[in-house]
Amino acid sequence: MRDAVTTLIRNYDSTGRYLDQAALDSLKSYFDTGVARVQVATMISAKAAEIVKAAASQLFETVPELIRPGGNAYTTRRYAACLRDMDYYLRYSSYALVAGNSNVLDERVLQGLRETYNSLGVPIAPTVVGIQIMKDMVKAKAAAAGLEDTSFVDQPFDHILRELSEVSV
Ligand SMILES: CCC1=C(C)/C(=C/C2=NC(=C\c3[nH]c(/C=C4\NC(=O)[C@H](C)[C@H]4CC)c(C)c3CCC(=O)O)/C(CCC(=O)O)=C2C)NC1=O
Repeated sequence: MRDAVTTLIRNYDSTGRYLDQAALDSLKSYFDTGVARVQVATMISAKAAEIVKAAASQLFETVPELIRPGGNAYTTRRYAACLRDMDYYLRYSSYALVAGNSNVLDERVLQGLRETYNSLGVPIAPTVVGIQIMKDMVKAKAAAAGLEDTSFVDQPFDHILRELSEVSV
Protein backbone atom coordinates (compact mmCIF):
# COMPACT_ATOMS: atom_id res chain seq x y z
CA MET A 1 0.00 0.00 0.00
CA ARG A 2 1.52 3.32 -1.04
CA ASP A 3 0.87 7.00 -0.42
CA ALA A 4 1.82 10.19 -2.24
CA VAL A 5 5.22 10.42 -0.53
CA THR A 6 6.33 6.79 -0.78
CA THR A 7 5.25 6.62 -4.43
CA LEU A 8 7.30 9.68 -5.31
CA ILE A 9 10.40 8.52 -3.43
CA ARG A 10 10.12 5.10 -5.01
CA ASN A 11 10.13 6.64 -8.49
CA TYR A 12 13.19 8.77 -7.80
CA ASP A 13 15.05 6.01 -6.02
CA SER A 14 14.51 3.58 -8.87
CA THR A 15 16.60 5.87 -11.09
CA GLY A 16 18.96 7.09 -8.36
CA ARG A 17 17.93 10.72 -8.64
CA TYR A 18 17.69 13.45 -6.03
CA LEU A 19 14.24 15.04 -5.76
CA ASP A 20 13.92 17.78 -8.38
CA GLN A 21 11.66 20.82 -8.61
CA ALA A 22 8.78 18.80 -10.06
CA ALA A 23 9.00 16.38 -7.15
CA LEU A 24 9.06 19.16 -4.60
CA ASP A 25 6.11 20.91 -6.25
CA SER A 26 4.13 17.70 -6.14
CA LEU A 27 5.01 17.14 -2.47
CA LYS A 28 4.11 20.72 -1.64
CA SER A 29 0.70 20.41 -3.22
CA TYR A 30 0.10 17.21 -1.22
CA PHE A 31 1.16 18.79 2.08
CA ASP A 32 -0.78 21.97 1.29
CA THR A 33 -3.99 19.93 1.11
CA GLY A 34 -2.99 17.70 4.04
CA VAL A 35 -5.14 19.26 6.73
CA ALA A 36 -8.12 19.46 4.39
CA ARG A 37 -7.71 15.79 3.49
CA VAL A 38 -7.81 14.82 7.15
CA GLN A 39 -10.82 17.09 7.71
CA VAL A 40 -12.79 15.43 4.92
CA ALA A 41 -11.81 11.95 6.15
CA THR A 42 -12.96 12.91 9.65
CA MET A 43 -16.27 14.16 8.28
CA ILE A 44 -16.72 10.94 6.26
CA SER A 45 -16.00 8.83 9.37
CA ALA A 46 -18.60 10.71 11.36
CA LYS A 47 -21.28 10.62 8.67
CA ALA A 48 -20.59 7.37 6.83
CA ALA A 49 -23.83 5.62 7.77
CA GLU A 50 -25.87 8.69 6.89
CA ILE A 51 -24.09 9.15 3.55
CA VAL A 52 -24.48 5.49 2.53
CA LYS A 53 -28.15 5.42 3.49
CA ALA A 54 -29.00 8.66 1.69
CA ALA A 55 -26.98 7.75 -1.40
CA ALA A 56 -28.62 4.31 -1.60
CA SER A 57 -32.11 5.83 -1.31
CA GLN A 58 -31.28 8.22 -4.10
CA LEU A 59 -29.87 5.37 -6.21
CA PHE A 60 -33.01 3.25 -5.70
CA GLU A 61 -35.18 6.22 -6.59
CA THR A 62 -33.19 6.70 -9.77
CA VAL A 63 -33.10 2.98 -10.69
CA PRO A 64 -36.12 1.44 -8.90
CA GLU A 65 -35.84 -1.86 -10.83
CA LEU A 66 -32.88 -2.77 -8.62
CA ILE A 67 -35.09 -3.42 -5.60
CA ARG A 68 -38.04 -4.95 -7.47
CA PRO A 69 -38.38 -8.73 -7.90
CA GLY A 70 -35.67 -9.79 -10.34
CA GLY A 71 -33.49 -6.81 -9.46
CA ASN A 72 -29.98 -7.45 -8.20
CA ALA A 73 -30.58 -5.66 -4.87
CA TYR A 74 -33.97 -7.41 -4.33
CA THR A 75 -34.26 -9.49 -1.12
CA THR A 76 -32.99 -8.31 2.23
CA ARG A 77 -29.69 -10.14 1.83
CA ARG A 78 -28.80 -8.57 -1.49
CA TYR A 79 -30.07 -5.14 -0.42
CA ALA A 80 -27.73 -5.34 2.58
CA ALA A 81 -24.85 -6.51 0.34
CA CYS A 82 -25.40 -3.51 -1.91
CA LEU A 83 -25.28 -1.04 0.98
CA ARG A 84 -22.25 -2.81 2.38
CA ASP A 85 -20.49 -2.43 -0.99
CA MET A 86 -21.28 1.28 -1.01
CA ASP A 87 -19.85 1.53 2.49
CA TYR A 88 -16.67 -0.20 1.25
CA TYR A 89 -16.29 2.35 -1.56
CA LEU A 90 -16.76 5.22 0.87
CA ARG A 91 -14.41 3.90 3.55
CA TYR A 92 -11.60 3.04 1.16
CA SER A 93 -12.03 6.39 -0.60
CA SER A 94 -11.47 8.09 2.76
CA TYR A 95 -8.20 6.12 3.14
CA ALA A 96 -7.11 7.06 -0.38
CA LEU A 97 -7.92 10.71 0.33
CA VAL A 98 -5.59 10.75 3.31
CA ALA A 99 -2.91 8.80 1.41
CA GLY A 100 -3.17 11.15 -1.57
CA ASN A 101 -2.88 8.06 -3.73
CA SER A 102 -5.24 5.48 -5.21
CA ASN A 103 -3.01 2.48 -4.65
CA VAL A 104 -5.04 1.28 -1.65
CA LEU A 105 -8.11 1.16 -3.90
CA ASP A 106 -6.33 -0.95 -6.51
CA GLU A 107 -4.97 -3.36 -3.92
CA ARG A 108 -7.91 -3.72 -1.58
CA VAL A 109 -11.05 -2.90 -3.56
CA LEU A 110 -10.72 -3.09 -7.31
CA GLN A 111 -8.64 -6.21 -7.73
CA GLY A 112 -10.92 -8.97 -8.99
CA LEU A 113 -14.02 -6.84 -8.47
CA ARG A 114 -15.19 -6.84 -12.07
CA GLU A 115 -14.96 -10.64 -12.25
CA THR A 116 -16.94 -10.95 -9.00
CA TYR A 117 -19.60 -8.52 -10.16
CA ASN A 118 -19.87 -10.17 -13.56
CA SER A 119 -20.17 -13.64 -12.12
CA LEU A 120 -22.88 -12.54 -9.65
CA GLY A 121 -24.73 -10.39 -12.16
CA VAL A 122 -24.19 -7.23 -10.09
CA PRO A 123 -24.86 -4.44 -12.61
CA ILE A 124 -21.97 -2.00 -13.03
CA ALA A 125 -23.84 1.01 -14.42
CA PRO A 126 -26.03 1.60 -11.31
CA THR A 127 -23.01 0.92 -9.07
CA VAL A 128 -21.28 3.77 -10.89
CA VAL A 129 -24.34 5.96 -10.30
CA GLY A 130 -24.27 5.13 -6.57
CA ILE A 131 -20.59 6.05 -6.24
CA GLN A 132 -21.15 9.28 -8.15
CA ILE A 133 -23.95 10.19 -5.73
CA MET A 134 -21.67 9.56 -2.72
CA LYS A 135 -18.94 11.67 -4.30
CA ASP A 136 -21.36 14.57 -4.81
CA MET A 137 -22.63 14.23 -1.23
CA VAL A 138 -19.13 14.20 0.27
CA LYS A 139 -18.16 17.26 -1.77
CA ALA A 140 -21.33 19.10 -0.77
CA LYS A 141 -20.74 18.33 2.90
CA ALA A 142 -17.09 19.37 2.66
CA ALA A 143 -18.11 22.65 1.03
CA ALA A 144 -20.83 23.17 3.66
CA ALA A 145 -18.17 22.65 6.35
CA GLY A 146 -16.29 25.61 4.89
CA LEU A 147 -13.76 23.93 2.61
CA GLU A 148 -13.12 26.25 -0.33
CA ASP A 149 -11.40 23.92 -2.76
CA THR A 150 -12.89 20.41 -2.72
CA SER A 151 -11.33 19.31 -6.01
CA PHE A 152 -8.96 16.82 -4.34
CA VAL A 153 -12.03 14.92 -3.09
CA ASP A 154 -12.72 13.81 -6.67
CA GLN A 155 -9.59 11.70 -7.00
CA PRO A 156 -10.45 8.42 -5.22
CA PHE A 157 -14.07 8.41 -6.36
CA ASP A 158 -13.09 9.15 -9.97
CA HIS A 159 -10.48 6.41 -9.78
CA ILE A 160 -13.11 3.82 -8.80
CA LEU A 161 -15.56 5.19 -11.36
CA ARG A 162 -12.96 4.99 -14.13
CA GLU A 163 -11.93 1.45 -13.22
CA LEU A 164 -15.52 0.24 -13.02
CA SER A 165 -16.71 2.07 -16.13
CA GLU A 166 -14.01 0.39 -18.18
CA VAL A 167 -15.91 -2.87 -17.87
CA SER A 168 -19.34 -1.53 -18.64
CA VAL A 169 -18.36 -0.45 -22.15
C1 LIG B 1 -13.45 -4.21 0.36
C2 LIG B 1 -13.51 -4.68 -1.03
C3 LIG B 1 -14.73 -5.53 -1.37
C4 LIG B 1 -15.70 -5.23 -2.29
C5 LIG B 1 -15.79 -4.02 -3.13
C6 LIG B 1 -16.61 -6.34 -2.31
C7 LIG B 1 -17.71 -6.47 -3.15
C8 LIG B 1 -18.59 -7.59 -3.28
N1 LIG B 1 -19.91 -7.43 -3.52
C9 LIG B 1 -20.51 -8.65 -3.57
C10 LIG B 1 -21.87 -8.92 -3.73
C11 LIG B 1 -22.93 -8.02 -4.00
N2 LIG B 1 -22.84 -6.71 -4.35
C12 LIG B 1 -24.09 -6.18 -4.56
C13 LIG B 1 -24.26 -4.79 -4.92
C14 LIG B 1 -25.23 -4.16 -5.69
N3 LIG B 1 -26.29 -4.73 -6.31
C15 LIG B 1 -27.01 -3.80 -6.98
O1 LIG B 1 -28.03 -4.02 -7.64
C16 LIG B 1 -26.45 -2.44 -6.82
C17 LIG B 1 -26.17 -1.79 -8.15
C18 LIG B 1 -25.19 -2.71 -6.00
C19 LIG B 1 -25.10 -1.77 -4.77
C20 LIG B 1 -24.82 -0.35 -5.16
C21 LIG B 1 -25.02 -7.21 -4.32
C22 LIG B 1 -26.54 -7.13 -4.38
C23 LIG B 1 -24.29 -8.38 -3.99
C24 LIG B 1 -24.84 -9.75 -3.68
C25 LIG B 1 -25.07 -10.49 -4.97
C26 LIG B 1 -25.48 -11.92 -4.75
O2 LIG B 1 -24.97 -12.57 -3.83
O3 LIG B 1 -26.32 -12.34 -5.52
C27 LIG B 1 -19.49 -9.65 -3.39
C28 LIG B 1 -19.72 -11.15 -3.39
C29 LIG B 1 -19.60 -11.76 -2.00
C30 LIG B 1 -20.58 -11.19 -1.03
O4 LIG B 1 -21.80 -11.18 -1.31
O5 LIG B 1 -20.13 -10.71 0.00
C31 LIG B 1 -18.30 -8.98 -3.22
C32 LIG B 1 -16.94 -9.62 -3.04
N4 LIG B 1 -16.20 -7.25 -1.37
C33 LIG B 1 -15.05 -6.80 -0.79
O6 LIG B 1 -14.39 -7.38 0.12
